Amino acid sequence: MKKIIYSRMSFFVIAVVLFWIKTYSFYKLEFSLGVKGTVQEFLLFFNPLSSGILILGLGLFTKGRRSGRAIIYLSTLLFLIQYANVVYYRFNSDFMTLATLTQTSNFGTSLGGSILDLMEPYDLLYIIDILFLLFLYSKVKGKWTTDRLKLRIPIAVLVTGILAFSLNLHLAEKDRPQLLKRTFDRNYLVKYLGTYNFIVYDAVVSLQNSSQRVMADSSAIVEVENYAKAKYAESNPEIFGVGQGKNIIKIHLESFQSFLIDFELNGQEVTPFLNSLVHDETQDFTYFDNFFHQTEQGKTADAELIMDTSLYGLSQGSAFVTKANNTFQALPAIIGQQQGYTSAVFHGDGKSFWNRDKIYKRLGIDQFYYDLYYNMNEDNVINYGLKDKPFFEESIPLLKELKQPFYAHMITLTNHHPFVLGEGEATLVPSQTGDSTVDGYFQTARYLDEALAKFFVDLKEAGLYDNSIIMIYGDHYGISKNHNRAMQEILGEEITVLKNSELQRVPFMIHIPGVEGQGTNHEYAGMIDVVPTLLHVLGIDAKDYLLFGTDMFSDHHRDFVPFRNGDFVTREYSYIKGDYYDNTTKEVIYEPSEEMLKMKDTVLQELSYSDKLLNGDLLRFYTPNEKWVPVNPSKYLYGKKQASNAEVNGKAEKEK
Ligand code: GP9
Ligand code: MN
Repeated sequence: MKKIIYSRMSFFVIAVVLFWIKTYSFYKLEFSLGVKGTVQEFLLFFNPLSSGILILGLGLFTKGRRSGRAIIYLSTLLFLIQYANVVYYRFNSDFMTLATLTQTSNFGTSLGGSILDLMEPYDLLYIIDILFLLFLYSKVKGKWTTDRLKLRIPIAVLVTGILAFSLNLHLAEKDRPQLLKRTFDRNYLVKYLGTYNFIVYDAVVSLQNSSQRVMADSSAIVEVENYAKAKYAESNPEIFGVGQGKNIIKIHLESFQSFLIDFELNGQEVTPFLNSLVHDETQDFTYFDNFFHQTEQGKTADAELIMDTSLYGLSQGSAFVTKANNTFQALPAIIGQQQGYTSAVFHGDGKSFWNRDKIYKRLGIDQFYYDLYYNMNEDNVINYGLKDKPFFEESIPLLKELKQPFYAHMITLTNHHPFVLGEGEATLVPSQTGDSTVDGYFQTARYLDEALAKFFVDLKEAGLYDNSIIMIYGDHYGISKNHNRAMQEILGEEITVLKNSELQRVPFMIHIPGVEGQGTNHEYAGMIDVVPTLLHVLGIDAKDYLLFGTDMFSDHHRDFVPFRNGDFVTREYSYIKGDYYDNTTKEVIYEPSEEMLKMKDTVLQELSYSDKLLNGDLLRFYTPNEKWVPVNPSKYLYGKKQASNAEVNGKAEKEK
């Protein structure tokens, strides 16, 4: 018995258990991960185990006493990595990534100058386990033989580690599908897989990216430039410059699909306020009813990227996360430089979600108001974050503070899967499909509509309405194909392949002060078209920039809308998963015309140029005009109102 207690394996097991307890303590005491539910709690507890076994297990390959020393060195190394993360987190409320470490100019500012200030005396407690291991080692090493363990032992240990990791990953993917592919938030990855696995994951993604970037050279931009410039559509002289000097308030309707506009659920209008913007001529809105979202796995982040850069998102993952070190020539930077616009994003969620705090600096966004700027008390928060009503209400004073003209992007949140509201907040008589997603969707859409109506009143009262362009859009679908049964019941029609594609319409509406609204505009358009449209509204010619969309008000607007998977829709027909459909008869076109076939290639070409541009970071080789100044991300700091970790921990727990 004694032999077992004093053995190398026991030493290893003790080291793993200590590492496990310590890592878990770090999670609980130092990071605010927003863990909710038993699965997440369990995974948070469980996830250090595999890293501990796999890394400390390497020590078992060495001979005799060396195993003990190797295990201690490895424990120390893991501790140092973790501790660096802790110190970084204390200042940034975010995890270190290779990208942040390699941006040396940023690193100083990220740590607020003084690392020592961020260390606490009680941190010494975090090395107790290592001291204990040293003590234990000095006691037991004499009892160890000098030879190597039989190879099958350390191998069995590593296999156990791999099994533990697989189980971890499996449970995580079950709870949060596409966790690794969609790359949405560092917080999530750490919560589910742990800090060490996150580091490995981050390193792989970063290496993949930098190799693609290194391979690209300046000549690659020529082809892309030729394509984008050939696509350019001249502005409509009646619209060019009509909005110059006006604020822009861009309102993001989360998960909002166009079918909700004018939709009646058992005789009740779901979104009476939005409907009034569409129909009441005195409101002077122009509503594009054939506007489509073009997002993929990056969802909201894709919508943001496409609508501020006129580039496509990636076919996998989110460019907001994986291309955060790229050079961009985005709308906020362009209008900031050329017309003195102050840009700001308002969003009641953590700043690291979709890597916003990093990528916004590359887009030239001056100010970012995230959850810490809002009152996140329990009543105000549901699901992902701040409810839309308090969100808009609390945004008004922030908006008033902004230097004008401003470009303010308000990102709502409540109308998000699983579409839930607080007690007494639902105002529609609910649908009864039995599918809670679908039934909830109408309620949260109505809540959003009510929030918006109030926001308009407040904007008018604050004197901001009359001098602001208001642009409203839906970011992507809310109801996926998985809910076709309930949706068919609600819509009273079969959801065919074509119908599903038609349901990818999201509203786009715009009001420009002093300009008569056009009512409903039937032009086929997509998110990619927004940047050139806005540039022209402000009186900036889009032709200098590398944009994949064209001005929606232009007579020469290209009215085909590519989707990220290569499908596309035009006024007359749709191309979906290899089949062409007639938009009017809804029938499959068995013999597509030459032109239709050519369009398929054009779309693929366009997507591949956009990918080339993002993967090769080609905009670093492109100068739009002599006025352009490359964006310097280190000039932007959003963390001014940094709360202490205790404050963050104390705020209402929010589920992601
Ligand atoms: C999170 C919110 C939702 O902050 O923007 O993102 P989504 O899940 O829609 O991509
Ligand atoms: Mn979204």
